[in-house]
Amino acid sequence: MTMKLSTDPSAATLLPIAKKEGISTVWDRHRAMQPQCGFGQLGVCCRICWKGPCRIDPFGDGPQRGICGADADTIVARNVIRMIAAGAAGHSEHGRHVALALQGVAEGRLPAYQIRDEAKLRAVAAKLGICTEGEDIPAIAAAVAKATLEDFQNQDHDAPCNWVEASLTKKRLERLQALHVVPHNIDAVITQIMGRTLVGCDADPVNLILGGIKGALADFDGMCLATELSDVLFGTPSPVVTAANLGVIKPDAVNIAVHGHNPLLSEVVCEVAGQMDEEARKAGAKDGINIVGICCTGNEVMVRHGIPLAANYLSQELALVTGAVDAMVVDVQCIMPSVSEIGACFHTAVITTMAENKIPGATHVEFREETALENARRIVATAIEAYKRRDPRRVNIPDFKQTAIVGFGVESVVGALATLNAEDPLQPLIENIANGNIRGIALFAGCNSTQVAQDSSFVTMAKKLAANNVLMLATGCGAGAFAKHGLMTQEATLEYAGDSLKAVMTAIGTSAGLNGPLPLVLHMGSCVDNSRAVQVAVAVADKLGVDLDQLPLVASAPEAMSEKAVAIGTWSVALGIPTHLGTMPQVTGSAKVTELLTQTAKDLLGGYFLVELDPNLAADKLLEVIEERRKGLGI
Ligand code: MSK
Repeated sequence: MTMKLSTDPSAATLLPIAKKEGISTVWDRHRAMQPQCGFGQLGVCCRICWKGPCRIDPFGDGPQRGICGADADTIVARNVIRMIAAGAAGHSEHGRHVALALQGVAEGRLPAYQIRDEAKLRAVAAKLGICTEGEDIPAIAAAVAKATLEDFQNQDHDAPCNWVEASLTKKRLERLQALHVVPHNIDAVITQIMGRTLVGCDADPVNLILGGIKGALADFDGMCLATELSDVLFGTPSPVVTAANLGVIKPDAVNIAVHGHNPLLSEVVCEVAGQMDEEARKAGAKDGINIVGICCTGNEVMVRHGIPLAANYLSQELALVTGAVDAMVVDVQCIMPSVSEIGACFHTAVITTMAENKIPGATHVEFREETALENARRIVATAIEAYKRRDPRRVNIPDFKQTAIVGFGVESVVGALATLNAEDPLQPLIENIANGNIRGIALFAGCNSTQVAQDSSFVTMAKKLAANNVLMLATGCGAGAFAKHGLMTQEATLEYAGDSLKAVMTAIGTSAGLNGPLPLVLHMGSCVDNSRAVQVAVAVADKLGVDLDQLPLVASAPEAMSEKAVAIGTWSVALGIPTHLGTMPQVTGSAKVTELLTQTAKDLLGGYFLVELDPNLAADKLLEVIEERRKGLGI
């Protein structure tokens, strides 16, 4: 039986073209990789030292211990927490980058940047307990940057990271402190995970997993600070109408795809592109410069500026197969190394920009905040030059794009609710949850994976949850999937939402001036912006005087793939949220670790992992969890 590769209609158009051109895509490589290593899938392969690699026989006939004596439980636990460390490193490095930029702006060193949202800066300062009375904006920015950078420098093990402390309910913080899993310093916690998983170190699976949970909470810290400080520098998202899927690429424009995660570069590229539009027209592009987004850099500029999203993770290569992308500008994370080879099949300049993220065959334009404008001009000029080499006979832009209403940060959600109750904006949401009009809230996050037909699990689950009156939020490539499939529209709400959810969404949307309901799924931003959903949940929990593990709130990563998804899923569990995975986590070679993550976690933390590969059954299970939580609250 051939598995359907993608439910994105653009893929059906472009995959045959890729085949004809002899271009190998992620799905070809997935097929060539079959059968994949069963030991790796179970997590029982250990490559931590050169006596190995060792692998445990899952059937019990062969070796049950590695050469050093580590058993399956130790090996699986070590492997999974190293994944968490890598995920936390990615997000927190992104956050550090933004924090250092804020410090540079405060000190007047970075002319390419400014503080675009002063109100948010003040709100962030207040959240961190920084007194701002009588202080000017640069001084407040400097104090916020300093407090943030302390989360990478603090050496007092008993003092929690500032952002974690400011971002959780009091009860949650105490519960996590009792387990000794609250991070004091992001870098130190990541280093400890690497150190404790060396050959001959921590062998206790429970202790290892607790260390992993601490690492995941360091990841949460990095995400909170990355989101909030990006809002300060680039503006807080508010609802904007845009479009998604490869049809946003324009045949008569210089198309620049911004791809990766960090908005520091893409923001400046967008600004400079506006200034260089005339140059593109002179080069023959009658529609000037068209910026489109891919993955989370795409989500960042989409929710802030309405830049259309061309692709989520699995279709990044297909953007190049259109033959109409003149430059793909990449920063960090989720960039397939294959893009430089595919770009070379066309005229496309694939441009790497970060010193620690290069790809063989790509053009490297080193990006630094100090020289951001100059770097961005060079990147845009490279795209215009590439456009002149474009072969119009090889252009195949699929005629698919969907409208998407995006940009639902916490402020805009609260703002929309405030149009119903200005005194107490959360009250309408709480009332509708309490009376059952909204049964619960689901946060969809995470990637695409070749283990699942692209976007299919997201869409199937969302339609079922919507019909059962669950309010849905989304980030990352999940948000990209919903945008591409038209689920971020008012029409989708009218078509798929259950009656009571539809009535609530219509009341809020109409009152907020949208002339109709809110979109079916609310786009909150990129991967790091999962922290926005937690902020909403914490505000609701605080208002009700309960903890997060009592709310009818669930999370789902139906097509999870990245180590960052492992980190996010783990902090979601640590925060008390039942968290669904729709791809098989590489831990099932250890019954003990599997039990810890799916059952013991429930007693310790209130949250737990729920694995279900069938999206229909997964939606049913999440609905059951929501009802169980409602019962617990007596509603
Ligand atoms: S980009 S981590 S594939 S969501 Fe954030 Fe998408 Fe997953 Fe990358």
